[in-house]
Amino acid sequence: GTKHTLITSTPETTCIVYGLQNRAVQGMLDFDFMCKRKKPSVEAMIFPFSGNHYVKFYWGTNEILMPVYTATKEAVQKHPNVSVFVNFASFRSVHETTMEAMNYPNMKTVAIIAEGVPEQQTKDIIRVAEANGVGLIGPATVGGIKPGCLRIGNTGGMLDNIVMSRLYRPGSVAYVSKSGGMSNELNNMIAQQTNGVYEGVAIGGDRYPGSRFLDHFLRYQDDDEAKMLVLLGEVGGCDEYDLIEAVKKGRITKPIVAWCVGTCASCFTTEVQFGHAGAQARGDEETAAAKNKAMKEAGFHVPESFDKLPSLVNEVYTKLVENGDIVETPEGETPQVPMDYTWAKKLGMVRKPANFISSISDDRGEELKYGSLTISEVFEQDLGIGGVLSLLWFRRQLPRECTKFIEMILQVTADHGPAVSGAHNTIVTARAGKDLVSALCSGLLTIGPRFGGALDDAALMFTAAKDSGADPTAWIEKMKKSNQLIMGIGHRIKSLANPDQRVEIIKNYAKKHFKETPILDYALAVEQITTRKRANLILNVDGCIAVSFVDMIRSCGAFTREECDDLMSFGCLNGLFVLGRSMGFIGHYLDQLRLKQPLYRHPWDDITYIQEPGSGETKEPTV
Ligand code: Q5B
Repeated sequence: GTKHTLITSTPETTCIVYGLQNRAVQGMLDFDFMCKRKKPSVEAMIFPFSGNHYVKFYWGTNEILMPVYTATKEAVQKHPNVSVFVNFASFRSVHETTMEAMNYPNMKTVAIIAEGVPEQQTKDIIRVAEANGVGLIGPATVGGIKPGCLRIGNTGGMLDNIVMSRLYRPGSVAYVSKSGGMSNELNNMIAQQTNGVYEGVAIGGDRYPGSRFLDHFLRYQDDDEAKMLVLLGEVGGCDEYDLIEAVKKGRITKPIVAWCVGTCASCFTTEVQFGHAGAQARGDEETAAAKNKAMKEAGFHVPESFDKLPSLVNEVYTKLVENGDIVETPEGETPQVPMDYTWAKKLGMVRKPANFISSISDDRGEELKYGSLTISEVFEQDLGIGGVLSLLWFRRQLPRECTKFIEMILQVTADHGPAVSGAHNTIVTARAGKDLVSALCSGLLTIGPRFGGALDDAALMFTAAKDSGADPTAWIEKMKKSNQLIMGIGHRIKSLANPDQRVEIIKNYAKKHFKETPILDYALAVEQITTRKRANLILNVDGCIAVSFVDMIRSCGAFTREECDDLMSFGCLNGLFVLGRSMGFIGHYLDQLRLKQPLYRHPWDDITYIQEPGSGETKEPTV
């Protein structure tokens, strides 16, 4: 069969990537774009767990959509031209997924990235691959790269490395490396010493790699564009000897520069297992030194040591140029690939004004922060809800008497029974079958100047009156003349005869704990006068909280006068009622569900149906 599409790959070769490897796929697409491929080398991805969907990728500066399928079968059917399967499945599922991929006749090459694939499974895969004429790369590899055509996964590293190693256009040197990491070294070294890489494959460091040195060198031998071959092997395994045989038989005639790493193994008294599963000599002929010696004897160009490899590569390459086997062409322009913004920003290469600024919390670091305190510190210091609120609303830590006061406000405003406007709406909404958030919002949207939303205006009015030095009686008269209700005064059910204990609690705390309470005192003086007119024109819960809060922020030393004025104008006092009463509204919502209350319909007999004069007869409703 047609083996190893990677080698025969053209700028039209395409693949399917198994696994949601977005970064690797973007890297492949960037490589393609740099190589001036007409279309991306990845046609689709497979990920079994999240349903068929699309993922966005960049093609140059444009965005494209890549289909993601849950089933390999569907992906292959919908993309019949794909011939390479890049398998990022874990070692647990790689056998099953590779076996399936190899069943589809179009799939000519499978690259297996996973490490730790059991040897029995690899052998099984190799058996089927040979039977089906499929070329394997891996397991335990980054893959391979063919400049101008195809890059498998992360081979070649980051984009700047691809540019530095000139992997966007073909050179004349074809290599095979065991190690994926070392293949990057080779890319770099070959770019510096020659006209560049023609193709490179990392076959992986397992004891039973899916393809071996010989498989690839035979292909390179038969490919006219590969002028010179490089092998980077390692201690362990005998595959180099097969290659030696092929050279001895004259099947491979192109110059090979070769080195097996791991010669230092002889310095140890026992056999050493290097990083790769197969990197251990089982017998003398598997040592790096023995293999280097044998290759040298067979006519390979083998340096004295690894550090002499670059100069030897250069020497062999120069001879090929001198002999006219390689004709060097002028270097074209280095292609530009749009830089990934996040990456460029990390390197400090770009800046852009942010659309948002935020100063109260930060979740980017190791630990969530409220203001400058980590969440751990918030608990270590036992800041409580009042402390957290002051960090998030006021961006500072307030003294304990202030945070305690904030907590008291939240407690006294938490609920005032089911009859108040907001709770009523929450209940009606809950009974209409709406969800918690909708029912809560319905209640919250009821908060306004007459119900629960009088705090900020009360604070502004009383503070302005007191600051202006106005006499309470004169001020009340002035408000009346201008038809203005005094915010924070009056209550539907609470009165002198039926005092509001919430107001008593707040008032007493403020008097006891704040340095001074001039605004509260002024409001109480106003109450003295308004209650003379009507007993329910008391300083209500909104009003009492509002004036006491102004006294608190003005006297605690944590705010400037300007900041105090801002807080009132920003609506933070109504915010306290909103926050507190949310507890009650949620309670009412849950209560209605618990009580399994049906849809509420207001009774007709509780509505007076009136007819505007001249608009016709009133009709009695039919029941
Ligand atoms: N008069 C609260 O009114 C209410 C006057 C006033 C001068 C005033 C009314 C009002 C200002 C807004 C305010 C917060 C609508 C209330 C809250 C939370 C709650 C609620 C709960 C909870 C009640 C009768 C006569 C009229 C008016 C005069 C009334 N208010 N004069 N300044 N502020 N207050 N809201 O009882 O001469 O007869 O025409 O708007 O502070 O919402 O529990 O329910 O926790 O959930 O309906 O506590 O006071 O009286 O409007 O018929 O007025 O008094 O001009 O005079 P009423 P009205 P006249 S706490």
